[in-house]
Amino acid sequence: MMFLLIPFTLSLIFSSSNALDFCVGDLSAPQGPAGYSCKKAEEVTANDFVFSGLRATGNTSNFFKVALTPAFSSQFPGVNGVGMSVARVDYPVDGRAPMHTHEATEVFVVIRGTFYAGFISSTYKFYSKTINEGDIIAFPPGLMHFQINLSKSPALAVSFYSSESPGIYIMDNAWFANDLSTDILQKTTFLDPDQIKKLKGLLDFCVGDLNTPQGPAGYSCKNPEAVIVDDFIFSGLRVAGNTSNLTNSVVTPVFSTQFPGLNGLGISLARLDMAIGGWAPMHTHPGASELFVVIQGTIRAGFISSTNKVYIKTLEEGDVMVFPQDLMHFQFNVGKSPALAFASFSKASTNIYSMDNAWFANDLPVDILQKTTFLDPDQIKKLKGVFGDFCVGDLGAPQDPAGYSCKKAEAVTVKDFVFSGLSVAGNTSNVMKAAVTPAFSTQFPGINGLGVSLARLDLAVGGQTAMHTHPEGT
Ligand SMILES: *[C@@H]1O[C@H](CO)[C@@H](O)[C@H](O)[C@H]1NC(C)=O
Ligand SMILES: *[C@@H]1O[C@H](CO)[C@@H](O)[C@H](O)[C@H]1NC(C)=O
Ligand SMILES: *[C@@H]1O[C@H](CO)[C@@H](O)[C@H](O)[C@H]1NC(C)=O
Ligand SMILES: *[C@@H]1O[C@H](CO)[C@@H](O)[C@H](O)[C@H]1NC(C)=O
Ligand SMILES: CC(=O)N[C@H]1CO[C@H](CO)[C@@H](O)[C@@H]1O
Repeated sequence: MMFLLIPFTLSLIFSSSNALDFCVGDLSAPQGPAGYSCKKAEEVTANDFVFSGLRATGNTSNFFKVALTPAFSSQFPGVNGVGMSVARVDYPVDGRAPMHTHEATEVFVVIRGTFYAGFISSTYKFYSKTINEGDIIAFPPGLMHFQINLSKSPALAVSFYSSESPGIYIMDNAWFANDLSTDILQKTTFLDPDQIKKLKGLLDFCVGDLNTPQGPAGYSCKNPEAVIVDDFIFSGLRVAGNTSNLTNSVVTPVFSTQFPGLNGLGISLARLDMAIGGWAPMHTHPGASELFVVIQGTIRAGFISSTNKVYIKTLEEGDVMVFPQDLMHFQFNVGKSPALAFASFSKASTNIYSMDNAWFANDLPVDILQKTTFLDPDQIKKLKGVFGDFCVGDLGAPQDPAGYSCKKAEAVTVKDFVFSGLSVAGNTSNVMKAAVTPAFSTQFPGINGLGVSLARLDLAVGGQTAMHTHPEGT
């Protein structure tokens, strides 16, 4: 047996030292304990050895207030087989990496801020230290360790690991973020059942506390002790919405703001009522996919893929359609009776991002819209009038065929919508014995972009206006 193995092993060593300078991971192959299979050498380029994913600050909106952005072999196949990797770790004020381990040694380098960091040895000795910018602390493999941000500002660290895929094994998650029963946990950890239930509660759900500001990750959690069953129930969809509006349809959303029990759960809902002939105009839900179920009526629905392919279909009661994340979609009631549908979104809180509102219901200047949408200025002005709040003209800016640019919304006051210049009679001491006092957008910037204007005409006895036209104005 030995006899056979030795030459075989030797040949392996030689062939690998000749051929394998590197083994860029082939992410399409499954990851084994030794990493990914190697990508074909002739397909490997310099880009495989470069990873730019650590440039951006990680998203620290989570329970622990920490963001680990890994450049492990799954993200950065160039480190496959190299036996080391790196991660960026961002901590907001009050952020912390809770007690955790890795199957690797970690060398933690403070880039910005001050941390209190430590680990617990396998002889249960506690090693800890306050560390500052440029300081380095090493956490031996498999030992529980933590870092707490002590700075008054967000902190940043870079961690190097002695493995290309070191894993992150967080104690709280291992114990509390699953269905391991309280009595087994109690027996195996000696923690009190109340403590276990509290921490299971914290990590199982996070009923939104609507008194706190909503962050990117949702609301802060309501104290789990104050959570009651009604926090998980919402009755606001019993009644149909009022469809008396432009689209003869109405969306009643059930996002975490309406239903705080959804907070942090990554799902939400809406009721869509459509009168006969109603429609939901072109829109997206940023960051969320949608599942759309027809409860009543016949709805024609579709979406447009990012390769501009249209997928459209008439749905009957009980039919379900999925609108993949961020793709523009629309629905029409094509039946002879009101229609009802429920939609579910893959986020606890999303928006209804309507194209018309995005383009026309704000002060995006007409000339920019024209350049960026190729729509005619008249079309833009008309739709700004329909959807728009307004576009009060900025008289400091040059007037173009589509009107003035919009004044900044913050600078708009009610005075912009009021014009008193027509209360005085014009001076008719002229050859025509007539005076026209205009209230065009130059005099009255509030009508800018609305496609309408006004004038006062004073005619003295015997006065007249000469033959004239109003170019492009009725
Ligand atoms: C940050 O993470 C939260 C929770 O996963 C998510 O809802 C939010 O959109 C993220 N924010 C950004 C800027 O990616
Ligand atoms: C529906 O909305 C319209 C327009 O806002 C309003 O006039 C009408 O009273 C509302 N109907 C009901 C039943 O609330
Ligand atoms: C009118 O229709 C739009 C588009 O469907 C909808 O988002 C909005 O909530 C409706 N408005 C009212 C007041 O019902
Ligand atoms: C009206 O216009 C005439 C001619 O320009 C001028 O002489 C006169 O002072 C003006 N009257 C008033 C009240 O402004
Ligand atoms: C300024 C500030 O709030 N710093 C915090 C950084 O994190 C530690 C630990 O969570 C807090 O105690 C500090 O108050």
